[in-house]
Amino acid sequence: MEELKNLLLEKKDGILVITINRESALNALNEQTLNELDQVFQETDVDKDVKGVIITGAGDKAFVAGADIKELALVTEVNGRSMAEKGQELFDRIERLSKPVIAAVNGFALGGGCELAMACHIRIATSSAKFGQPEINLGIIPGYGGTQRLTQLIGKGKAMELLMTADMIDAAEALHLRLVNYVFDSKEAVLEKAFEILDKIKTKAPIAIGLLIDSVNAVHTTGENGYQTEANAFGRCCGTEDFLEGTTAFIEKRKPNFQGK
Ligand code: CO8
Repeated sequence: MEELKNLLLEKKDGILVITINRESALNALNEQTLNELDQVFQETDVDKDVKGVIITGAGDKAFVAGADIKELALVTEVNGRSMAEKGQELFDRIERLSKPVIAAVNGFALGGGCELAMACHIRIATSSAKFGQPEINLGIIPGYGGTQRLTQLIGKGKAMELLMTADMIDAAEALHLRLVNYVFDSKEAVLEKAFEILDKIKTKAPIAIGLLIDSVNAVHTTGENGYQTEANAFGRCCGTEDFLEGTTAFIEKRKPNFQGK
């Protein structure tokens, strides 16, 4: 395994804990982090010693605050679609992993961070966690499967509202919407619950667990085209002046002034 810069790995009793470790950027997903996640999940899928995975963010403020906007700002219409597809491939790998993956959401899970949590099989959050898909504020749409998985998890009406308003919801609301399975006051309690669930699952037949994951995922196979539609639309957004305005405004710490161009 190549040396990891942005991920911390810890194996305990057959459970792999992956911590995204870019606290100063609220654990935002830059290209390096996405590549490292891809490497770790590829290796984990075939590692017989790993029976389950927990993914979390470093610190107490953020799980993942989205794609790294400083890198995202450089994406164009030419590579926007392929960048979205590359991220979708990783999140698909996580969703299709042959062993259970739990997101321990310890703070902001926004944009690509919410999409990462939704690609996991189960989500458990701290009471301070916040969820949202704020891409529209940047003049783009989600590109890592958010339009599809949010709709699958919470239903079309509420998904439309959250995607179009960019509103953040707190953990209690996320629990109410069934976006998360449990909420606990501390990160320690969240991790404890995640271990408790995985300790139970790891006593079950591994081949059956893998097939169970495939079967539950198959509920959504008719949505395959939806991911392609999302990647195409994401690429188109990246060619607009509004996207440039949205990302520039974030970096300059001001409100965007969108012109519809
Ligand atoms: N990318 C890069 N840096 C970030 C990000 C981010 N997503 N989020 C926060 N940071 C940085 C800030 O710039 C800041 O850095 P610095 O100290 O150097 O100025 C540091 O983290 C702390 O952040 P704030 O000072 O902003 O902290 P606040 O407590 O004031 O606010 C928020 C916290 C509300 C989470 C705020 O940081 C925020 O709104 N972040 C952006 C959230 C967002 O818009 N996420 C969606 C990004 S787009 C996306 O995920 C698209 C995915 C699909 C991509 C498909 C293909 C490329």
